[in-house]
Amino acid sequence: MLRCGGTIDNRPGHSKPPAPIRSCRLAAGLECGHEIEEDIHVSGKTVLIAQEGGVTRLTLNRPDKLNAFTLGMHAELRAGLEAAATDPQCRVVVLTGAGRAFSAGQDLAEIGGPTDAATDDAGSRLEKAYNPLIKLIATLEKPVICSVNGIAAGAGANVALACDLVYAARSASFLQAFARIGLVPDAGGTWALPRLVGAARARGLAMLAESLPAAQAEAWGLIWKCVDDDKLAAEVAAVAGKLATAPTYALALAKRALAASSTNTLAQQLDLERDLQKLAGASPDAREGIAAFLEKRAPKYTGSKT
Ligand code: LHQ
Repeated sequence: MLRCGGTIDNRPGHSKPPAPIRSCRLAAGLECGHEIEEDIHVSGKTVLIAQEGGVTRLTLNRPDKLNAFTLGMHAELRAGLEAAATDPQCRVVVLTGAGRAFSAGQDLAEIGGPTDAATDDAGSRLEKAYNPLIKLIATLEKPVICSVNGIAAGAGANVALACDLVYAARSASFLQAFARIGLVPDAGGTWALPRLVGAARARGLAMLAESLPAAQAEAWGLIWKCVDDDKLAAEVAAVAGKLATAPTYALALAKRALAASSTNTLAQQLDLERDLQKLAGASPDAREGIAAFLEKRAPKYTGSKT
């Protein structure tokens, strides 16, 4: 039996007593003596994986460095996402961070060495690590929820924005930190920002590199929802639970259609909707959904394609 950190939170005054079993947040090395019943695999040091009831939770776990990304963390996160993508038990993924931050982006100590530029320039780091990660999240055929527990900076912000539903703690903030250190927004930021908040706000965020509080991020449509800190875990658990019993295949097709809309004409999009509806309509979940409606009962979705 592994033990978890309950709702251990490194921010001053934010530690809380152990929470009910299903809302535990993990933090390696922190023990509160609170036993949890989830099937937990500690895949490595820097990403924790917990699975329960159709929900796979991936926790970035370098709290002392604000969950800054290293190559090792990338490898573990990618492995966790790839496993979630193919695991039929997994119907929804939750991505969050341990401690007081979601992620401060690239670990600058890892790329800051005098020889790094020659061996691993910033562009090749994106090619090797961030670009595959963002594509993996964007094409994963299950909903990916990001639970932004604290600051999301640099690529950390843009990894969060690549997720399908972004919930953020009221104390969290989003920081396109790149201009502060002479870099360009990456990890899909220059693609996501104008689409989410419009060109004017995207330019301001990218060029001024000012921190955007979670409530403002919600007001601007950058994220789905800002939630009081002490409600975040429960609210994300509730929405994940709901999505874990949803018609997963239809959600995957909806995700594909919405993604395609950014480059399609209306005519192309209508054709795509026709093709995807043909697939969705032939799925057992559509048959079940329609039958349940007609029989005035709750549907029972399997999430499968066939
Ligand atoms: C960190 C980091 C960090 C290492 C905090 N690295 N240690 C991809 C590929 C290739 C090239 C380049 O770009 C990219 C994408 C990127 O993501 S580039 C952008 C990288 N991120 C940033 O520029 C943000 C850097 N961090 C900060 O500005 C601050 O830490 C924020 C505003 C996030 C939080 O400030 P504070 O709350 O005051 O915390 P802190 O600065 O004291 O950080 C706590 C610790 O975490 C500290 O370590 P220490 O050992 O001194 O306690 C920091 O050094 C460490 N840390 N971010 N990115």
